[in-house]
Amino acid sequence: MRRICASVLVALGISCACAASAAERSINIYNWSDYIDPTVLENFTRETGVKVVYDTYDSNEILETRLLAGNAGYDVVAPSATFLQRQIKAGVYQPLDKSKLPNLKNVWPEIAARLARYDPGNVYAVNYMWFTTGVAYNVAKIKERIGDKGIVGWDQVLKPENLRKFADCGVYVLDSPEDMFSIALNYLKLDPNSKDAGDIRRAADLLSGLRRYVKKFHSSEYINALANGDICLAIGWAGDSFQARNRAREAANGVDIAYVIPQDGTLMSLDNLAIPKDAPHTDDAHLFIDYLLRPDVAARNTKVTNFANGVLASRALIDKDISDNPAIYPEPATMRRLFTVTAPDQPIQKIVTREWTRVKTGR
Ligand code: N2P
Repeated sequence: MRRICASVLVALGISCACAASAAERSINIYNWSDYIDPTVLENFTRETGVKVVYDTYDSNEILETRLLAGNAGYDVVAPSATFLQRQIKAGVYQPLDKSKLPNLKNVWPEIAARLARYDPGNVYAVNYMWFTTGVAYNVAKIKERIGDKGIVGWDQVLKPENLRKFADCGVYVLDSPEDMFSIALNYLKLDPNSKDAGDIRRAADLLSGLRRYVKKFHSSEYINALANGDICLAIGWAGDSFQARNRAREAANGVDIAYVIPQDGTLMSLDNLAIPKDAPHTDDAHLFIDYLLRPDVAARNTKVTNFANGVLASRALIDKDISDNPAIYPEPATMRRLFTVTAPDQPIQKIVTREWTRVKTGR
């Protein structure tokens, strides 16, 4: 119908802009910040005629609050696997209509299999990006303080007397209890996926001891703070850390940022695309997800965000400095040192939330 109207108007020599509002298609995307190539959104609109209203967040907790409040109006969201798992149980999502996702053939089987542990049968979600949580740091400033070796293991960051050495040049830590508790548990030689209240308290005690040396708990501002030289170390996510490195390079400000997957292992996470049950534009939501699964589109997003994506066929299209970077696409030996976690049930989640507040505020 829209096309017919458009061609009649064109035949009459009338601009289409005036007719756009009646038939305009649009979708509402809610995704993590710094997580897409903006030209992908422009190209999607140009190729499909569907406008994208794009909004961002930087924590699963924010996304979850919006989703559980209902009627958020989002068509596609990007929960991490653990939150996805719990939200599926809460009835937040609709099953994907796979007949509308021909590009599903491009997904990375191994990543889809990992995701199936949270979404059995891959019914509700497809993987968007996957990554580690590690340490990003200013090479020169860390060298000044601890020598050439740089950061190699969690001990250098999670032991208060070690973190103290970097407090004067600025430390940020992710405001993400899932990341920080699992990493602290692993460091304490406890199960990183432990749902035991006593274990969580021990992890919180460890992290509380670091608070005085942490300038800020935040999950997105570290990109610019590192790139500008405002801070010298962050516990952060792989792609964001490389974005910080690239921003500093573009600014040619002399700041060199490194990212390390600590040798004693770390958390691997999956962020995924899903359609809320109450999505207003279900068909176009599928169209958008399918577009992101196109190998050339996935490659573009990885190129800009420096996060590994879930589309295997895109890997050959990605520059070697990213696709062969073992901190972005870890090698099998590193993969074996990565752990994953599952969602805590509600009573344990309450403890996690309370203990995380204690870590950040001391209360
Ligand atoms: C994007 C961060 C996504 C990784 N900037 C955390 N889910």
